[in-house]
Amino acid sequence: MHQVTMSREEQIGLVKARLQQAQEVVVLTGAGISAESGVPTFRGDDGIWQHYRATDLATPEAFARDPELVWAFYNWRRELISRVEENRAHRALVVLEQTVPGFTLVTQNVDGLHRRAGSKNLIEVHGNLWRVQCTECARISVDMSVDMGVLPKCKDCGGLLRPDVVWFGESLDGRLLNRAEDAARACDVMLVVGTSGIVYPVAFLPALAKGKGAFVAEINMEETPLSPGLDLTILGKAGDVIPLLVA
Ligand code: BJW
Ligand code: ZN
Repeated sequence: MHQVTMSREEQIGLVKARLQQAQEVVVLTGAGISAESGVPTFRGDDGIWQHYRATDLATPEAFARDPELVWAFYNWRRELISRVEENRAHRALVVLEQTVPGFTLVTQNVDGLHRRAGSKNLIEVHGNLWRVQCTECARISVDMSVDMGVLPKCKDCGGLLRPDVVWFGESLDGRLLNRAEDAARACDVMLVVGTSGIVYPVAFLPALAKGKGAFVAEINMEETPLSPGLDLTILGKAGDVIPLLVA
């Protein structure tokens, strides 16, 4: 595919046509899709929280060393995300789910905005910020509190709670990852939206789809390490581009 020779209109027309013919569609999203809602990305310049990089706080080591700091970070994000709304890109994916025969949305985001928008067949591979897990008894529960306090404790056993998200070096839920991989292998079209494509094992999914013959298009503000291996990269904001693909 010589995408450099294609205009943006041609790119959009091509992806639209592929989507219209598709039986199975997978959309893989990352932090970029929530950026227009006002949620900072991980690796952008706005990704700094109180002089800490988000990626330095999303580790079991950071939580073991300073759980108060990590909880302050997650409380800040809870507060922020509770105030924002899903955007045009989240909403367009809900429409896409309703118009194609088979649809799976795999998101790395923990903000819950896809579910709030109304997406149904959703796999949150890195967990969800609104769930907590006890570090002692392992019980998982939903807690929508905007502020969890300094060091929140389990109601059952008094153990320290942690956010039910996947940090670096931790395994993803095997069943969720399997579902995502099966969907990637089975799809005719994959859209890769707003992810830097550097965090594994999720970053393998586009190649998995491509290896099985799927048409894989990326929507991002910039090229990523994934771009050379894909059929097409549409440069632009998710909120501008995705609605055009489903119109
Ligand atoms: C827009 C936009 C707009 C902006 N419109 N676009 C194999 C190879 C190499 C390394 C590894 C490997 N296997 C495992 C590893 C280690 C590690 C890893 O991948 N490291 C790499 C960084 C090298 N992976 C893991 O540890 C994973 N676990 C694992 O594999 O377990 C088995 C194992 C363990 C130990 C050793 C070996 C194997 C777990 C990864 C968990 C990631 N967790 C986080 C935090 C979640 C909780 C939370 O949110 O608080 O997940 S880190 C962070 O990165 C978060 C994200 O989901 C994830 C991906 O980030 P994302 O979404 O791509 O965001 P950004 O900011 O990076 O990019 C935004 C993009 O949007 C940019 O491209 C912008 O241009 C674009 N954009 N505005 C469109 N409007
Ligand atoms: Zn407990």
